[in-house]
Amino acid sequence: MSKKTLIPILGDQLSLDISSLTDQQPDTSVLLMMEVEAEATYVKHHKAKIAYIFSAMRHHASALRERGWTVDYVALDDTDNSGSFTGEVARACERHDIESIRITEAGEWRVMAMIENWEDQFDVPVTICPDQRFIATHQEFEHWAEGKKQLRMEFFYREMRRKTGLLLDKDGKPEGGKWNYDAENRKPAKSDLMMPQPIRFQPDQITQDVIDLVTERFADHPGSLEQFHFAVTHEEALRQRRKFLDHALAQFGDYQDAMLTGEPFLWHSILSPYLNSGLLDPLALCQEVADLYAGGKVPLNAAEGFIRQIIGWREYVRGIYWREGPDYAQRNFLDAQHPLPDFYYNGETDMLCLSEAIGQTLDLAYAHHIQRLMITGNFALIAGIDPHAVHEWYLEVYADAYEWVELPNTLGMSQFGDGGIIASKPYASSGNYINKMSDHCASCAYDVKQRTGDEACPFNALYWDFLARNEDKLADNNRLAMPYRTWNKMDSDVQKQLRASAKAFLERL
Ligand code: FAD
Ligand code: DLZ
Ligand code: SF4
Repeated sequence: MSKKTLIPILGDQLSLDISSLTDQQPDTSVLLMMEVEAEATYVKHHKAKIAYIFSAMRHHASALRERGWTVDYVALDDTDNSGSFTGEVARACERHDIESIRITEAGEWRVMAMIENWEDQFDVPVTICPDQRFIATHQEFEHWAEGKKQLRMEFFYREMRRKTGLLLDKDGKPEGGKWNYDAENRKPAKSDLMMPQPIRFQPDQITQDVIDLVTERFADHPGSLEQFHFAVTHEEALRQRRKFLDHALAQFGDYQDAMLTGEPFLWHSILSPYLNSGLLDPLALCQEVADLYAGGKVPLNAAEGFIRQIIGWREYVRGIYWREGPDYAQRNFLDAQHPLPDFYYNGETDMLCLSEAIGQTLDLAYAHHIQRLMITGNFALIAGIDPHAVHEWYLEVYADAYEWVELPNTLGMSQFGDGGIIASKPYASSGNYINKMSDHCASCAYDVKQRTGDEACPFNALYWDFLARNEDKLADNNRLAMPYRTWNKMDSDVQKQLRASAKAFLERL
C-alpha cells in the first residue's frame, strides 16, 4: 500500500473545494475530521453551536465520501478519542501510513500554534495552505495597511470593490455614483405580518443524534437546543440563501439597524454560520446580490449595504485579527474591570432590550448586528465590563463565532478595547438611540425619558458616567467633542446625580 497524505479538515473548513484538497488525489489521501472535547470546551460554546458544527461536519464527511475521498471521521464518543486536534492527528498517524500532512490554515492563532508544532512532533513534512475562501490575502491586507495612520474599513472596502468589480459601472466607478449608501440604511421598522422568516430546518437523524450527544455531554454549557433551526448541509444552506435573496434582501438596507420585540431575524440573512464554516461561498453570494441589483430586483442601498458587510467588514476584521497578533485579545484600553453580569447567561433583567437580545441568543445562538453592537455590546461598554469577559461571551454564544471574526468585532469595534484601531469612536449610546431604532422602550419597566431615579432607563446615567469616567482617554477624540461639550455644560448637581445613579446601578449589578 502506498503512503498517504493526511489532510485534517477542521470544523470551519467545510467547503468542498477547500485549498488543502487542491491537486490531491483520493487514492493517496486520507481526510481526517475530528470531533474533540477541547474545541467544544476551551470556552463553553452554546449547545446549539456545538450541535450545528458537529452535524454539519458529519454531513460534510458524507458529501466528501460521495465525491470519492476517504474520510477518517472521529466522533466525540468514539473510544480512545484523545480530545484534542493534536492528539487525534497523532492517533491518525498511527492508524495510517502517513508520509506528509496538508492542512488549510486555521482561523485562529491558538490552532495555528498547534499546527506549527506538528512537523516536529510527528516527524513528517506539514504543508499549510492559504485559505482561499477570503477575497483579500494576508499579504494584500498588509500591503493596504502599511504606513497608514488609520485603518478605516471604508477605504479597504473600496479596494475590495475594485478587486472584485462588484457594483462598479463599465468605467470602474461605483454604481449610483457613491461607494456607500449607509445613510439610507437606518430606518426603524414596524411589526409586519409579511416579514420574511428564515427557514427553520427540521433535524434529521444525524442532527438528532448530535443533539442527544450535546445534551448529555455539554449540559452545563449556555443555551438551549429546543429551537435548533440551522441548516446543516450545503443544500440546506443554499435554500436559506435563496430564501433571503428572494424575500428579504430588497429591504435589508432600509431596516438593517432596526430592532423589534419578538422578532429575532427581521430582514437579515442568517447566513453567517454557513459563510464562516464553509457551507456557503461569500464571493458567489455577493456576485448574485450584484446581479439582482443589475436586473432591477433589489435597490442599490440594499445590494451595496449587504455586499459591504461581506467584502468590507468581514474581510477587514479578518485582516485586523491577523495583523494585530495573538495579544490582541488581552487589550483593555479603557481599563474596564467589572465582571460580566449573570443576566448575560440567563436573560433575567428588567431591561427589555437586553432581555430580548440575550433571550433570543440563548434560544437561537443568533442575534443580528445591531443587537450585538448597540444592546449587549453597548451595555457592556458603558457599564465598564472587562472586555476579555465580553469577548469570551460572544465567542461562546453565537453559532457564527470564530475568533478571527468575533474578537475584532467585540474587543475592537464594540468595546473600544484596542483604543480605536477599528472604531473611530466608542459605540456608546444612551437609551435614546435604542428608543429611536426599536419598539422595546414602550414596553420596558424603565422609562427611557428619565435620566436618574429608580425608574430611569439605566443606559442614560451609564452613558454619561462612561464619558465622565473615561474623560482622560476619550476627551481628545474629535468625534466625541459634542457629547463632551454637553457634559461639561451640564449643571454640576445634575452631573453628580447622573454619576451617583450610575454608581448605585453598577453596585447592584
Ligand atoms: P446580515 O445582517 O444578514 O449580514 C450579512 C453578512 O455580512 C453576515 O452573514 C456576515 O457574514 C457579514 N457581516 C456583517 N457584519 C459583519 C461584521 N461586523 N463583521 C464580519 N462580518 C459581518 N459576525 C460573525 O460572523 N461572527 C461573529 O462572531 C461576530 N461577532 C460579532 C460581535 C459583535 C460584538 C458585533 C458587534 C458583531 C459581530 N459579528 C459577528 C458581525 C455581525 O453581527 C454578524 O455577522 C451578523 O449579525 C450575522 O447575522 P446575519 O448572517 O443575519 O447577518
Ligand atoms: C467550534 C468548534 C467546535 C465546538 N468543535 C469542533 C470540533 O470538535 N472539531 C473541529 O474540527 N472543529 C470544531 N470547532 C471549530 C474549530 O474550533 C475551528 O475549526 C478552529 O477554531 C479553527 O478556526
Ligand atoms: Fe432598554 Fe432603556 Fe429602552 Fe428599557 S428603556 S428597553 S432599558 S433602552
